Amino acid sequence: MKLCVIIPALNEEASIGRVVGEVPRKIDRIDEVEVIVVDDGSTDRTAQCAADAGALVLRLPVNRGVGGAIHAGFNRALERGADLVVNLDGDGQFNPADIPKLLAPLLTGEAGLVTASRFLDPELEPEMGALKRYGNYCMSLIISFLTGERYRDVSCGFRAYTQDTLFRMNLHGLFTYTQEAFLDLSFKGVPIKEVPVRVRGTREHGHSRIASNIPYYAFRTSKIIFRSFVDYKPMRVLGSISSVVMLGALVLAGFLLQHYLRTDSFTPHKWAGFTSAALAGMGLLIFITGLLADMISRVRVNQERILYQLRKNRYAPLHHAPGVVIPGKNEQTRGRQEHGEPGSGTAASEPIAIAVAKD
Ligand SMILES: Nc1nc2c(ncn2[C@@H]2O[C@H](COP(=O)(O)OP(=O)(O)O)[C@@H](O)[C@H]2O)c(=O)[nH]1
Ligand SMILES: [Mg+2]
Repeated sequence: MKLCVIIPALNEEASIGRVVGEVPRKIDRIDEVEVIVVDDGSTDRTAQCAADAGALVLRLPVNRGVGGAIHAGFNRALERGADLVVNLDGDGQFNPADIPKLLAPLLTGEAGLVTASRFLDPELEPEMGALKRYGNYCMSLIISFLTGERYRDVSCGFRAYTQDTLFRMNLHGLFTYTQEAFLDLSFKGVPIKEVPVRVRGTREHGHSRIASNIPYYAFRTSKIIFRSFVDYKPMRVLGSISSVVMLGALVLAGFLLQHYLRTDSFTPHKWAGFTSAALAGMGLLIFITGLLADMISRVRVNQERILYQLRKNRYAPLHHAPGVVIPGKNEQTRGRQEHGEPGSGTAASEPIAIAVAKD
């Protein structure tokens, strides 16, 4: 089995070499470990230090944020034939020696995503500012509420995934990926497990680029969470908003009615009638928007099924079902993929075989 370790890194020359060097190369049941550092615009020697320490460096021409860097890293890991993928930060806050702890639940089939948890075990809680700790707590509560599962740490950048999980995952946020991955995978029924690990609360060098400005982080992250939640549960969001607006309309209508029954006149509360009618119209429009979004969401589900199948055909080593064996095709496909050549997936001109992925 092959493990790829993805490290997004932006101007981390002070720590990246040590982090790459500390990734364990001998792990039970893993035959090969490859480290991929994703650098998208460092102005220091990050790429050079990572390469010197033995990593494969993926340099992106423009800065796409940590979310964009992680997406690129996942794709490259799949192209390199990864069966399991771990991502961790390049600033040395996580200890690469903990990688086997994260892989264990994947290897037993217990989970499809394992995340390091800084808050699951109170003994291991890192030192961090009260505001940051509270922000993390609120974020975990929001994601737990939205998914219906209790999670303690949804923002940690130290995680492990199976290949199948990466085939299913479909993220859009560039600023960060951590909470969106929880929503995306949880709604798709992928089991998620938290493993307590000890991490450094603060960076050894430099300053945090993602979470240093808490209000800005909260704003950008909330946007990603909101959009992701509407994608998956449009009726829960728009249906709830519509219900609240409709309730306002009903209350005003009720008020006007009781006034009319008492005085036999709408005056001086005609305003309540107009406002109630406007609210009812708005509520109806929001409800119809919800219905439309719900239809679109079903199209998305179908598209994701197709995407999953395409990725599986492209990246999973193929085992042809008995009776449709095409000699040598597997090796050819795998070889082309490893060199990242375009068109190495199932081309239209290639014979179609019934194929199942290796588990
Ligand atoms: N490639 C890439 N990596 C980034 C970017 N922003 C942050 N990172 C890396 O993401 C990891 C986490 O960033 P950090 O600033 O420590 O955020 P924090 O741990 O959430 O406070 C580090 O390895 C950073 O070098 C980016 O725009 N591109
Ligand atoms: Mg950090």
